[in-house]
Amino acid sequence: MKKILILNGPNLNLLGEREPEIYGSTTLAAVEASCRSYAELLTLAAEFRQTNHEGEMVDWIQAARKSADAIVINPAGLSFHSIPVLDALKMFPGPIVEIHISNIHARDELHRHSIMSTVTTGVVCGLGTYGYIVAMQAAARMLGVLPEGLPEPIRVGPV
Ligand code: CA2
Repeated sequence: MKKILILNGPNLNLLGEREPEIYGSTTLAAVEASCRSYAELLTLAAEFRQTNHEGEMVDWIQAARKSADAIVINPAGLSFHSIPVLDALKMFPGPIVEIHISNIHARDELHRHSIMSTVTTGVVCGLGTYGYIVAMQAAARMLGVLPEGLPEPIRVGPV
């Protein structure tokens, strides 16, 4: 069974508690529960983690080279400055889908330019916490493991 590692950066443990006008009112626990259910539906193994520490994020990404097939990552505030996280992502051989709950392109200058996007396979942003589900689906498709039973427009898309 293929495995997706879903990683979350600093302060996302407070999701749903602060700034609901930007990030919504869904908690990270609810996001995790939804991702777990979706992984079951896709017959994928999934691991969901959050850290406030850059070094821990680097350790997890390094370890993922041996333990995961794809990464879905919301680097949060690390997106805009962390060369160590960028370098670790660069070394991961599989698909990496970057996700931001808010539309970072429509935000202030400080929150607009994710340096991670220079090495991630693709980026989902501005879709709220539903973006995690979209990111998982894209990762599963890139791994070639979307279930046969799914309708063709979802499983294959345009050809
Ligand atoms: O939209 C996203 O998912 C972000 O990655 C969230 C980051 C922000 O720095 C990025 O520009 C976009 C901030 C995460 C901070 O976590 C909070 C959680 C709840 C309330 C306030 C902040």
